[in-house]
Amino acid sequence: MAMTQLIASSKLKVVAGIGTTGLSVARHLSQMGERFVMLDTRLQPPCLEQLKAELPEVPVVLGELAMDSFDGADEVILSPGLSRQTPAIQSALKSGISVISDIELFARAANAPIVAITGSNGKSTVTTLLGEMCAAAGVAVGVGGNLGVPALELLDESTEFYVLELSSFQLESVYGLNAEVATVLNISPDHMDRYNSLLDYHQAKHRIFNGARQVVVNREDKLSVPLVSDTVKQWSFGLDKPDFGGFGLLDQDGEPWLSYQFERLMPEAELGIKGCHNTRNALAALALGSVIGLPMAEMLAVLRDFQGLSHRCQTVKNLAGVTYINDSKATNVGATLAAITGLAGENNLVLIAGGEGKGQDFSPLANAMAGQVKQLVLLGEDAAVINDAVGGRVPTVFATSLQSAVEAAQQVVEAGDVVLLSPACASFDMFSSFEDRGEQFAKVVEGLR
Ligand code: UMA
Ligand code: ADP
Repeated sequence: MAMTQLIASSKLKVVAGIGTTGLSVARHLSQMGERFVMLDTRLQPPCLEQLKAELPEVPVVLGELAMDSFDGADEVILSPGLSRQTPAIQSALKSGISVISDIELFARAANAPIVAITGSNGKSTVTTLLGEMCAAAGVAVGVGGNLGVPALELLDESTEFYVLELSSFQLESVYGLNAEVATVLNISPDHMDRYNSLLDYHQAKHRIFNGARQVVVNREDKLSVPLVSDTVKQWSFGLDKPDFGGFGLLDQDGEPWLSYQFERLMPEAELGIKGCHNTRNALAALALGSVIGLPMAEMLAVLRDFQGLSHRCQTVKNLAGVTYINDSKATNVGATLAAITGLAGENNLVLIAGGEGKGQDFSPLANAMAGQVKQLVLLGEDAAVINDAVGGRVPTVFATSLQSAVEAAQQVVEAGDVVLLSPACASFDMFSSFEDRGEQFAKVVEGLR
């Protein structure tokens, strides 16, 4: 059935995408008693069977979008995997049709305050930390968004706070999130295959601040600072000395302490998660938690206990003095830079990188690797692109699988070295997900004798 036929008679909503987001939108609209149509460019979208089982009466259109696919629609709810630049969506926008994401729909329906977290890296870590801090304080919290559980699935009358990880894809189609507190943790290039420029990506991320009552900014990253009016309360975090409203580090007998303004809270060494980037994440979580009134003692206890999420600089094994680390979630250059900075000693690192490059500029890796990386092992679709960008600054070999990449590492390692999988790329050229990539790496490493 053609879309125009389905939506000609009277106004109705169109849900674009039948993945986990599309299914959550369908369930929500159905509960609200709305009329809607589902579509997906794929002939076998992942949640189609579930949709048909739960909502058999909802019309479904599959296959390539036509320019008039959305003609006459009242509103389009766009899944994050579909870009607003898609010609059919551009045509809808030109006709004045409202195009929103599931997050906008969520904001309209939520009746508890929203803590909104985005950034190029650290979103999942900070979102999880804050969720755990809320739980430790006995606060009823809904945690999700880009992290996994679609936001609309979290809606619950008894929830006191929603803590959402939001991607630029979701934020592109957000108009009034009206968060209680919002943060952009950091900005470095990512998804450059979807955006025309860093500015476009930055603008998408900063939509998180639309209607925010309070904001948390990263003092060390100007791109994280929003243009908001003076009535919006600002807090900050950074590794430097904090000042008014700031979380940061203060020295105590030569030892850095996590601190709020002039008050020392806890030695950095007691953090369960390690590395400068994780200290920043801990300070960001403390700032967000303080803004929503969580008790300090419970927040600090969570920071001591939390050992980090899987696939983020996670130690897999120590063998003959060599440490093997799985950082498969490093899907952009910024994350890999953080891992190199945090883990390298003098020329002791074997870095396994490469995959789907998403149009990134890999040249910042060259300087970071010099003097730190004794061997670079490249694999995946964009191995040659990385090799060109690095320009022979470190010894480089190519591998065709994680097995052969680890074997190449074995040729050069000695006690004290670190073998780090930190690809700086998406995984989809060779694996089903970053989790799959990390698990396969761990399996190869577990098999080493
Ligand atoms: N797709 C089509 N045709 C369509 C619709 C989608 O080809 O008509 C493709 C997209 O190009 C994409 C894939 O299908 O490759 C999935 O897209 P989707 O919008 O259906 O995705 P969902 O299953 O709804 O999952 C999304 C997020 N995925 C993306 O943004 C790509 C999930 O984040 C998120 O957990 C979920 O909503 C719940 O909120 C994943 C992700 O990779 C983890 N996010 C990116 C990242 O973190 O870098 C942004
Ligand atoms: P996201 O959800 O934004 O992808 P994660 O917490 O899942 O963030 O971490 C993704 C990758 O980024 C991992 O490789 C991790 O080590 C790295 N990372 C985490 N926090 C930061 C940070 N603040 N700055 C730079 N890299 C980070």
